[in-house]
Parts: sequence; C-alpha cells; structure tokens
Amino acid sequence: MEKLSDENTLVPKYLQEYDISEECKELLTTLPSEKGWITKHLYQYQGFWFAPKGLQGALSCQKHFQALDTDILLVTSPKSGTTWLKALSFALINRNKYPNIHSNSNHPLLTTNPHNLVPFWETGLYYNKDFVPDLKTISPPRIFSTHLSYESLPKSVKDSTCKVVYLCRDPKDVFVSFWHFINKLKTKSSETLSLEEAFESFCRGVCPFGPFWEHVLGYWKKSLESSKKVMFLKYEEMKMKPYFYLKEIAKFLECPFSQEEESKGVVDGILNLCSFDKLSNLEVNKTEKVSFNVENKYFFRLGQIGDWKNHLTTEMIEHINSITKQKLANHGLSF
Ligand code: PAP
Repeated sequence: MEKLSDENTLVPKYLQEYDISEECKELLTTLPSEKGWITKHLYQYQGFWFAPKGLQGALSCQKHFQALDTDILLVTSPKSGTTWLKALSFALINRNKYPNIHSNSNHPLLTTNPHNLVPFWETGLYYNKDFVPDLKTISPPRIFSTHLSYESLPKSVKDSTCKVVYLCRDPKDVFVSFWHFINKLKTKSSETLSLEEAFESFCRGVCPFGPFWEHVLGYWKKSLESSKKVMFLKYEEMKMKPYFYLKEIAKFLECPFSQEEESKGVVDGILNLCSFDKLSNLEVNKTEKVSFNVENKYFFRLGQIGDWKNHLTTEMIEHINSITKQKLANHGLSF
C-alpha cells in the first residue's frame, strides 16, 4: 500500500491507508475487496466491510481488549446516532460526578466532544499500529464504543456480563447521513462516489461496517436472546420519546433514576444537555476536531428523522424499503 501525499495526511486518521501492521497487510491480501467510499478499497472480513485502518483496529481490539463485567459498550452502525448515544450515556453514568448540567457549569460535555469522552475502539484506542492501550487505569464503569458487528466483538465482551447498548436507525437516513459525511471528508485528490453509486453500494451492503441489515440483525437477535446483555434501540423511537428511553437506558445499565432525581429534573437536564441544538451550538463542536482528526461539526448536520425524502428518488426508496423488508421483516423488525 503506497504512502499517501501530504494532502492526504489531512484525511481523518482512520481513513489513512498507510502505516498498517504487517499482520493486517498480509490479511488484506487474502480478503475480498471492493471500491471504497473514501479510501481506495474496502475489505470484507468476518462478513463485514472495513477500511484498512478500521480493520487493523478491529484485529487489535479483538486480540487485546479484556472486558470487565462493569463495562458499557455502545454500538452503532455508522451514522445511526453514535454521537448522541455517547453524550447521553456519558452524562447518565457520570451524573453524580457532574451533577450540574446547566450551561454555566463545568460539565465535560460543554467543552469536549462526546467522541473524545467515549472513545471508539477501532478508530481510537486500538487505531495505532502495534500499540495496545492500558485501560486498567480507567475507573469503572468504563464506557467504550464501536461499529463492529456482534460477530466481530472481542471474545471477552461475550464472555463477561458487560452491557451492550445498540442503537440503529432507518437505513434511508443512515445512507443520507453517511453520504453527506463522506462528502465533507473529501480532499482535493480523493475520489468519492456519486449519490447513485454510493446508494448502489450501500444496498449491496458495501460500506464501512456494512452490510447495514446484517449489522442490525446480529444485535437484534442477541437482544432477543439475552435482554440483560444487549439493549436494542432505534433512533426514531428515541427522538419521539427521549424521556422514556433515557430512563430505559438507565434501568438497563442498572443506574435507574430515583423519584427524587426525576422530580428535580435530572432526566430533562441530561436530555437538554445532549440535545442536537445544545451540542451543535457549543463552541467546541463548531471549531475543534475529535481525536481522530475529523471536525466536530461534521457530526452534527440535521439530527432529524426523514431527511431521506429530500434525497432519494421513488425508485431508490422502493428498492431500499424492499431490502429492509426482505432482510428484517421475518425477524419482526422494521423501520
Ligand atoms: P458516527 O457513527 O460516524 O460516529 P453519528 O453520530 O451516528 O456518527 O452520525 C451523525 C448523525 O447523528 C447526524 O445525522 P444527520 O446527518 O441525519 O443529521 C447527526 O446530525 C446526528 N446527531 C448528532 N448529534 C445528535 C443529537 N444530539 N441528537 C440527535 N441526532 C444527533
């Protein structure tokens, strides 16, 4: 894999294609590959598609991550509401440490992007070649996040009683959000796919961490099998009933809100602090970058349900809806 030009060093870290470990390089030569969305290629590993650095991070965390029973893992397919879930979970878990959630307080979410408070595995902690982070110093409960499929999670996650919160979203909105995101990441020399090309690729399952439907299904099945292990959430439902779902997440994570907290407005306070309007208007989220070199503002676009109506043709909508129906309806899942 060639070293990229200087301009490409401006590309988000996880999309750079050089500085890959020997183990990963060797594996890449054996995997099916397709044209990438922004990296040159995507590679299929354990049934899902990875950019090279994403795969390296996945291999490293599969090998090295040791789960504690108290860990919390937030999982999403990209563009399903990761930033929101990270903010909510961080504020929820740390509500005794940071009880003051008002605008003039010292709450970390007011000065730090949620991605820097809840680190990704494959594009964050395990991103660097041949580097294993020391996570023992983090005081429990530790919160991590990943886009990995259920099948690809490190073994210790499955063997421990740590909790997994999975958030998914209507694939039409996921696709549109993804499309806008990759366009923002585009550098002068990088070749991106047209909307039509990207749509065709997404529908075939070829996108970073895709296929979307298999990703969702893996966690859905696990949540049915083991509701104490995996909580399954939908972005649309959370947008419509945020108060209810934040309380459900708190119960699942075994830190339910007390009556007193509810009457003091703690639930509403967290929801306001983590709302799209609040987070997207913070100075930090307008001007700074997350640790993996992406502008914070790129994670805040519209934060709405149904923007797909403004982007997809009738044929596209019918096509993607029919895939969703065919792949998920038999399992009692719809969007
Ligand atoms: P990631 O998976 O790449 O980390 P993720 O946060 O899932 O990113 O994607 C960003 C989407 O979440 C954006 O959706 P959109 O493009 O349809 O607008 C973004 O606007 C939305 N988002 C970010 N923060 C919030 C929030 N606090 N509440 C609701 N939606 C949010």
